Amino acid sequence: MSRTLAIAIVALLALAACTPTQNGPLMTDAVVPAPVSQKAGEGSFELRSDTAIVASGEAEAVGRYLAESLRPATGFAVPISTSGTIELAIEPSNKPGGYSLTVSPDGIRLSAPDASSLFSGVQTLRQLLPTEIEAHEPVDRSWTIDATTIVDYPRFAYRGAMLDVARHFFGVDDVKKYIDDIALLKLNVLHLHLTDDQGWRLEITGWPRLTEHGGSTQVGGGGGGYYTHDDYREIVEYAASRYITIVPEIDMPGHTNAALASYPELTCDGVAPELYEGIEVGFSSLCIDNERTYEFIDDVIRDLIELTPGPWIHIGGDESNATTDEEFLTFIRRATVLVASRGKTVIGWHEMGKSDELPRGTIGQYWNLTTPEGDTGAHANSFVDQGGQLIMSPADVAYLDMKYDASSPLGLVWAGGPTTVTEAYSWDPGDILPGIGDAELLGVEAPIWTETLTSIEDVELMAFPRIAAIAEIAWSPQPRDYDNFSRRLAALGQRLEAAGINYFRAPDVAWGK
Ligand code: TNX
Repeated sequence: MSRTLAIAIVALLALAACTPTQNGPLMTDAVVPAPVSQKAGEGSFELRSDTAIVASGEAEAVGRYLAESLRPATGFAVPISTSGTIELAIEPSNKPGGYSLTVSPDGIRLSAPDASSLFSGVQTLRQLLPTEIEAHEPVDRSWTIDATTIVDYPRFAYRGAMLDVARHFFGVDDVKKYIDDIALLKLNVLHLHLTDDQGWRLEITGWPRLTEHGGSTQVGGGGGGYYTHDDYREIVEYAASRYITIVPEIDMPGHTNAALASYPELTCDGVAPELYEGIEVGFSSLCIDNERTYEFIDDVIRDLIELTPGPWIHIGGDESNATTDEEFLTFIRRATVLVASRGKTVIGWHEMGKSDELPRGTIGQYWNLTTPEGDTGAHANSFVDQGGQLIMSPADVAYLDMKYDASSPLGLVWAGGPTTVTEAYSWDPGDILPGIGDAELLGVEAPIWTETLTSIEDVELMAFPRIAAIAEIAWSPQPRDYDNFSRRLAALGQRLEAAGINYFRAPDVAWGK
């Protein structure tokens, strides 16, 4: 054998050794958001027709969810049993929200201190499997996972998405789909923007015209809709089954044209305005000096709290351009008390920080740009001074309704122009405002406003893949690296395709084939 041939054979053997098997591309470095630490092991685990899951007590519901996610594509029974090779266990850990996952040829062990952290670990496990695992129909292939050990925990406790169901209405099934979409990325909060000038979307006891009239239209006219209490409970329960907390928002005192159009007694002149189908902001307000306003919001907040098992109630407070500062402060003082006195924590858009009479612990949601102008920073510090924290949603990087580029048919551009995937990824929540670092941050949220979005497919197209960038910012530690993220998005793209989740094939992502 010639020396050249020998070298060629050795090289070929070496290549064969590291070429992926029928398992397709190696999935161990494909997880989004990136885990804190991951080590490759020896060999691989194969999911087979007789694979069973061991999960009892608090772990059982998560085990059932895992089984349900594995059944359609594999066609396997995946029972929950007292013995089996996939074990889910509740075990104490000193990292809140974290989990440990070990995959070896003999089995898989996932442990976490509670069910919601275990659920995060299950999302990682899903992403270690071939992307076809997301298919809704059986796929004829092998289901192997390369051996690995992952120890992981989140950077922030609050990892949110927001859906505006006011500008265009999205029914219960659409919201459930979005809940499933965001669960994959370990987001654990869905903030629903339930009311705005163009529509009131939640039934309120004793105020039927809010939904009958105020919920009857949307941007551009045509349709609209609203949630009955039962609809809303169904959403809250479905979210809870994915360990996602619903944060309801009733935006006030501005953004209230739909309420004013429904009840003239809420206006200052007693004349109901027309329903509004445009996309301007900042022109409406509840009447600040009218006691009926406070009876109204008392009823609204009472229903809202009744429907909300989670700790937070969002009462808006943004773009109140139709009130004076004094009126705004009076309103915020009275409205926040109605929430806090009933044991819930208030969240408000950052303008609410103008008030120095907030209930202790009120959370501010920052929506200005990453390069803030004027005195916005001072408002942020006001929440911290009053015992609260901030949620970061800078509009130029975290608003999923911004166009990807000038040619995007959907979306807006007001927040510093279009937002590329690179831009959505390349910022840090602790670097935006002076005095606001990780300790002052409750978390990060990616809002999607729906002035231009009429279907859940539109919403998904604008959200994915940028929402993965926000999820990684909320979960993964620094340093983060865009090139590495972009490569992992390639696997995520295949996963989204298999799952039937619409996404934008952004030019700044290394999608591969
Ligand atoms: C600003 S951000 C708004 C919304 C719009 C959005 C469109 C904020 C608190 N208010 O009313 O829908 O821009 O991007």
